[in-house]
This record gives sequence, structure tokens and C-alpha cells, in this order.
Amino acid sequence: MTKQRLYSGMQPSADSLQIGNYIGALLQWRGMQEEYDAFFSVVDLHAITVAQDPEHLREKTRRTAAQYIAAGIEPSRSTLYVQSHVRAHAELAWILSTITGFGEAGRMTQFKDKSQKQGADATSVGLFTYPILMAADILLYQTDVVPVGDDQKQHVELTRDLAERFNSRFGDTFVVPKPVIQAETARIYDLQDPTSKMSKSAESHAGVLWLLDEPSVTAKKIMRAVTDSEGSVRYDRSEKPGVSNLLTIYSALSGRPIAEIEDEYAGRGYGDFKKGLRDVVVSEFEPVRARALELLDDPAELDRLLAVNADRAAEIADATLATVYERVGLLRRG
Ligand code: ATP
Ligand code: LTN
Repeated sequence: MTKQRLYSGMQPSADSLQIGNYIGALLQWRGMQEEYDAFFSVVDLHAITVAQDPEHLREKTRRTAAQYIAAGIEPSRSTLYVQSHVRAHAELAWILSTITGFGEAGRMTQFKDKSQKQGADATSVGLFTYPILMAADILLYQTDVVPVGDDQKQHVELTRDLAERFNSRFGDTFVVPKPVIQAETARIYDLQDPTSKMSKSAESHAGVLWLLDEPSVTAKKIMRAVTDSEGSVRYDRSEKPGVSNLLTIYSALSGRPIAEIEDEYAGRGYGDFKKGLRDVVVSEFEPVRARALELLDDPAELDRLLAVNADRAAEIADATLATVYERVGLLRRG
């Protein structure tokens, strides 16, 4: 039986990924790459929907790709590539934009939130059409499943609507993809503000655990994580968000159920618990960090790997795009 196809991606929006990206995305991707024919992209065209320093963007793009590989995404098994290396993404996004309603795009809550924060003049049209580019990413590869966080669900729903609309207007062309929504237990919160999601673009880095941080920095951030005055290691998301978040991280990385960890630390203070967590996180990150830095030491080899993978991606994407051009009625170049 042929494998189902899977597509996901991340923006190169920081020098390092954070532990939420690792637990919520990379670990799941790594686990799925055997069962699926998987495509993972570093979505640099999405990243430029907000202002980027050109040199820094290039660096962040390489770094993000290196961390995918270091975390166990195998470029010989999965297709791991940089979005802008495959021109078809931007081209299909244009076609899809012509069948997207203005009102329909305007209902995307992520855009509404971001543009409200930034103000209309600081918001690019690219940020508005961002979900259409995401739809193009997914549809080019005839994707069956799209693993994403809850915040991206609406974009995958739009992708499904666009696929169905195109298929009914122009004939069966796209597979209609299904979202696979990340489990709530894989959601990680900021260590200093445990009611907000940990994020690469957080203003303060004090509560963000970066994959590429030095182990001593990671250790310090864990020891300083916000808890509460109760003193018992117990999971209770609403009353004890700080401790609950640390338990989630502990459980996700150690593979042990939360109840077992609670038992282990029953009657012991937060200090002991944090030390235990520190050891778990540091030993998980250490080999990933070492491998990522090694890959980044040889950018030519990394670029070569990405080029091979981009060729593999382009072959599929170009075929889909050619069909789309044909169906839409664009005159073929003679
Ligand atoms: P940005 O701040 O640039 O939006 P981010 O760190 O919030 O970045 P994304 O690039 O939006 O992350 O997401 C990449 C992947 O990582 C997605 O699959 C998302 O669900 C997952 N992810 C991001 N943050 C977390 C988190 N705190 N907990 C669990 N998963 C997360
Ligand atoms: N918008 C997503 C990143 C992303 C993506 C995709 C995810 C771009 N294209 C295609 C899945 C499939 C984000 O910010 N997490």
C-alpha cells in the first residue's frame, strides 16, 4: 500500500527553536515520518510577511533546517526543504488567491489578531494572504494530512474549502487534506508567564527554553521558572499553571505519565522537582544542540542536502502546478 502524504512547516522566525516547537511539532513529525510520505518545509516566504533583516533571515533559515535534522527529521527519508527553493509555491498561491473571497480571507482570526496589534499601516497585504500561501504549500503535494497546532486549524479549513472549490470549478485536481490537531498535552507555556504559549517571537526570552541555548542557561531558566506558594508537585492547569507546565515538559521528554512524576516528587519541594526536570531537559537537548551546531559548521553540505530535497519537492509541485495552469485555461508557452 502506498503511504499517505503528510505536510507541515515552520517559520524561520528565530535563531533557535524553542521547546514548544520541539515537543509540539518536531517530536510528532519525527514519529510520523515512517508511516507517512512526509514533507517538511522551512517557510521563508511566510516569514517575510513581517519585516526581516535579509542576512539574518538567511541565517535563521539554515538554522531552522539544521534543527529539524538534529531533532531527527531524516533528509533521506522525509523531504525537508526550504519553501522559496520551489517556485511553484508562490505561483499556486496567486492562482488560489483568485478563487478566495475577500471576506473569506478577512475572517482568518490569526490575521485579525496580528493586524489589530500592529495597526493597518504596519500590516502587509502578504500577511493578509498568508493563509493562501499556506494552502498552496499543502495542495501542491496532494497532501492527505497536515499536523499543526490549534492556531492553524482555521487555515487548514480554508485549504480544504479552496481545494473543494477548485475541484468543483475546474475538475478533480487536488486531494482535500485533513488537519491533525496537536494534543493539548503537547502545548507548552512560557516559564515566566505560564498562561501564555511559549513562542519563538516572545518579547522576553527569560521564560523561553531555546534548543540551542548553552546547557547552563537552560538550567538557570528552569530553576527560575514561576511556580506557586503551595509547594506540592501536582497537575492543575487552572490553579497551578506553572507547575503543570513543568510537569507537561517532564512527561513529554521522559515518556513517563504525569501521575508517576507527581508520585515521585510527593512530599519533596519544587527545588528537587526542578533539578529533576533540568536533568531531563539538558540531556534531551544536548545531542540535538551538538548535532545542529555540527551541521551549521558545514553550511555548504547543509545547502547541498536542502538542494537535493528541494529538487525532489519541485518535481511533485511542478507537476501539480502544470495541471492547475492547464485547468484554469492559461495558454501554454509554445
Ligand atoms: P512564532 O512566535 O514565530 O509564531 P512559534 O514558536 O509560536 O513561532 P510557529 O512557527 O508558529 O511557532 O509553530 C511551529 C510549530 O510549533 C507548530 O506546529 C506549532 O503548533 C508548534 N508550537 C509552537 N509553539 C508551541 C508551544 N508553545 N507548544 C507546543 N507547540 C508549539
Ligand atoms: N503557518 C504555519 C506554518 C506553515 C504550515 C504550512 C504548516 C506554513 N505552511 C503548511 C503546515 C502546512 C505556522 O505558522 N505554524
